[in-house]
Amino acid sequence: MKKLSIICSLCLACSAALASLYDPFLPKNEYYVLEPTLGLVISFAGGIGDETNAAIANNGKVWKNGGLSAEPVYEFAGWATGCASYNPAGGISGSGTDYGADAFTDPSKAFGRATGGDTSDVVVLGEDKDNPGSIVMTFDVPIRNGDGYDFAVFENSLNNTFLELAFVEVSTDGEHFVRFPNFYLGTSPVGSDIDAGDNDPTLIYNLGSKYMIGYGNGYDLQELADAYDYALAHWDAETSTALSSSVFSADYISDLLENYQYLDLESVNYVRIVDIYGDGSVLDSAGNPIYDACPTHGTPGFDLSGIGVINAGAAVPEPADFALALGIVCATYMLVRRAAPGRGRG
Ligand SMILES: [Ca+2]
Ligand SMILES: [Ca+2]
Repeated sequence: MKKLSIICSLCLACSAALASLYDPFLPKNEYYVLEPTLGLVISFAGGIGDETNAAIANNGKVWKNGGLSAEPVYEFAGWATGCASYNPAGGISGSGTDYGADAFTDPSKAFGRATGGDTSDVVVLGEDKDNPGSIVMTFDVPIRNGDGYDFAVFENSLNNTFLELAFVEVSTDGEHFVRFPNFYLGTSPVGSDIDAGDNDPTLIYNLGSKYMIGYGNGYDLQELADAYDYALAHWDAETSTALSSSVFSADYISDLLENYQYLDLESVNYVRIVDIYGDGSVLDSAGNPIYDACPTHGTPGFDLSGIGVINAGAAVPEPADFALALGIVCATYMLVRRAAPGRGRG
């Protein structure tokens, strides 16, 4: 998503003439403000306490009318139960906490229901400009594309603005990952953790997570199907370039087209979280720089507290279970054959 300020700097007075400059890619489940003449989203949902927020509490309740809903709106079918790989970047020391570094490099901290308030109940990704920290989480049952949000990612921010951001990606085969379309509309560095490093959640979309501890950022697999269709419609395959009306960068489109073919939206088995080094060198899906607190210390980078599954697919039978089931079927078949009239040896 190109930034409004860039367009305005070209010629604000001519905005009417730029009416169809971009085809917007709009959030499916989240509040946004669209600048209609340019086709650019200029604001997304706010943080907890803001009525526009779309956060999901770790008990499935959502914020409305100044507080949490009386009953859960979402029912978590399960939570991450395993870790396929964990590649922490540097700098994890635990300094400034009551714990040592080892307390923050245990992936099992992100298994099960996300914490509601224990900021140490996380696995930390660390911070490295050239080799970003990442983790791949697994589940007892696949995630599928049902109505609305299909899963939610939880971080441990203490407030609405100290946001350590990461890309969220999914995979069926564990090899090819598809990144959710993401947008960062801020244009200035936000500083380090020493000087607050505050961010504005209304300028952030689909990066994990823009909500504070206890609240998850929802992800809808349908957005990947929509992004794929959008990418095909805004891509010149002969020149491998994005059309001028595209809010996606050529890099994002080419990566999406390459990996989407391996994704089964009804059977997502892996979620990968990739930390963002927030000095502006890492780019969003529009090709714009992303800023978050940088550098950070002690527990640098994204801190994963959990991934909750909202729409679960069918469980894949374990080989042992499958063999047992096959044995039962065979035994039943043999009994039926024996009992069938006219089949005896006479
Ligand atoms: Ca969905
Ligand atoms: Ca951190």
